[in-house]
Amino acid sequence: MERITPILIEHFDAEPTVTMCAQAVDALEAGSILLLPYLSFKLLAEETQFLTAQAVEPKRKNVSYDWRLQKTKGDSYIGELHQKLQQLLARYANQANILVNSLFPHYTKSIQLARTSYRPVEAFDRTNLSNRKDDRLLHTDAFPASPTQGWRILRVFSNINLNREPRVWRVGENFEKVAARFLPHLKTKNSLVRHLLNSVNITRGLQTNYDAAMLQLHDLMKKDQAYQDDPLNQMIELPAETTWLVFTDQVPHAVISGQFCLEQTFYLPVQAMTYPERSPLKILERLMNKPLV
Ligand SMILES: O=C(O)CCC(=O)C(=O)O
Ligand SMILES: [Fe+2]
Repeated sequence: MERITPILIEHFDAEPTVTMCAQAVDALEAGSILLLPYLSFKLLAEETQFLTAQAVEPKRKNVSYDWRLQKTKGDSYIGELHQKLQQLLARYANQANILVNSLFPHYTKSIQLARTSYRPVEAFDRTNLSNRKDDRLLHTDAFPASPTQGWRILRVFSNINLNREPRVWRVGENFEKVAARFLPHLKTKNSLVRHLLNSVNITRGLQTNYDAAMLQLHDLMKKDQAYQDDPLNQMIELPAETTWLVFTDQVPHAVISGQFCLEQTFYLPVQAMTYPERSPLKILERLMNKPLV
């Protein structure tokens, strides 16, 4: 499997051919990063003022937009500028949604559009992060407060850096290898505790055995220096003014450097996949020989 698969689409509302869609879904679900080298998200002239690290509140790394509530959090603006930045994020959410629905027509019925984020801080410079929160370390995504209960995490990223600076990532080997490496270290979590966390709303929804396994994998990967230094990990450059899509719950990734990136998260049920057996859920269930949700 190639770590990067180029997809030659030039517009968010392009109408890809059936063949292109089939190739895209096959590569994506196999754990490849789909890179769209000709697809850039264009800022309006007045929006280039948001290309500054000061766009985000001090000590935060992301601005986040919730399309359901139509609310933006974490930015340092008020009044009209706050509204303008929100419009940018809303436009990105909309464009990313159009792209995903046209490239993956089989997902349309059940895919969910989630948070949108803007990342204006130079990733290389981030300081004061605990290991667990440091995305400069290789990991697969799992969110402590938001159990996915097996649903997939699909993310669309657009590098909106206008100084030609790429976003540099390190990517690891396929999910099955990582899972097999760390599986012997997974502990069973007390289900009483998990129900309690849910009932007092510390988690949004019940943390299933799948979520508990994915959270531990995330933490174990970040903590393991030998894994981080594995020569099979590859450095990749995601060029300025391009877009890429990846299942971040499946592909081990770390951000090394880069500034000014937009990101849109989607959740997808495993049954909606073209090849569900390639999902982390089905791989873990096979390796552990038991149902996890
Ligand atoms: O900011 C990035 O480039 C990637 C950070 C990350 O780990 C993620 O979005 O899942
Ligand atoms: Fe991540």
